[in-house]
Amino acid sequence: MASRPPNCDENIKTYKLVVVGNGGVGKSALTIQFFQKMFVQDYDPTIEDSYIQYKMIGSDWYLLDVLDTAGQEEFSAMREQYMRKGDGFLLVYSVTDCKSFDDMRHFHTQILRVKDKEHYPMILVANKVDLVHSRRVCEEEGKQLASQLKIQYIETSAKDPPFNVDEAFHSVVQAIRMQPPEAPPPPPRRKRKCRVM
Ligand SMILES: Nc1nc2c(ncn2[C@@H]2O[C@H](COP(=O)(O)OP(=O)(O)OP(=O)(O)O)[C@@H](O)[C@H]2O)c(=O)[nH]1
Ligand SMILES: [Mg+2]
Repeated sequence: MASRPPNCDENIKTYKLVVVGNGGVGKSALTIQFFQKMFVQDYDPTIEDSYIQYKMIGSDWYLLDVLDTAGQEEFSAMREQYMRKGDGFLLVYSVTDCKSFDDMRHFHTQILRVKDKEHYPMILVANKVDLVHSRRVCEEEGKQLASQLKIQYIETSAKDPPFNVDEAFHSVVQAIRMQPPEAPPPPPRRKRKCRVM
């Protein structure tokens, strides 16, 4: 598939997607699989990486600017800053790591607080589903949490052959597109003039 739209003059939407979750859950592996179509076996903790590429989703082209964030606790001070910039978020946990699942609510709450919204485009991503024998968080628990948070749930594997990796990123774009347009700010109230009769 072409990696750039046929007509560059088209008015192409740019979306900033942010991948969040605890350290080691597979945020970088998913992002690299999405952009470079390869699986990174080694674990090299991220500080912050970003990727930008034209992608065709459905019948439309988008410019996706994806921020792969640090999951390690020592970088958590940077979280609010990148949350402010995101148009949509992938909340990633590993199905082999209960703590990463338990911490998903925390990421969700923090995003809504930073955005000062009750809802925001996000998707709950249950990664490493290929590791069936070391799975600790079942599909039902994931679906239940997603329904409580009122967001979509998807199971993925970044390992080759990848499973649902493109779908996860595409779903966030759909979630951004589906969000209702913001209500326009109320018109300024006219000042009443006091006439002396
Ligand atoms: N089997 C399997 N291993 C995975 C999968 N995704 C990631 N891994 C492995 O898990 C380890 C951590 O993956 P990373 O993508 O580096 O994790 P991360 O979430 O980016 O971690 P931080 O950058 O520290 O936040 C690596 O050894 C990956 O190869 C997956 O879907 N299946
Ligand atoms: Mg990483």
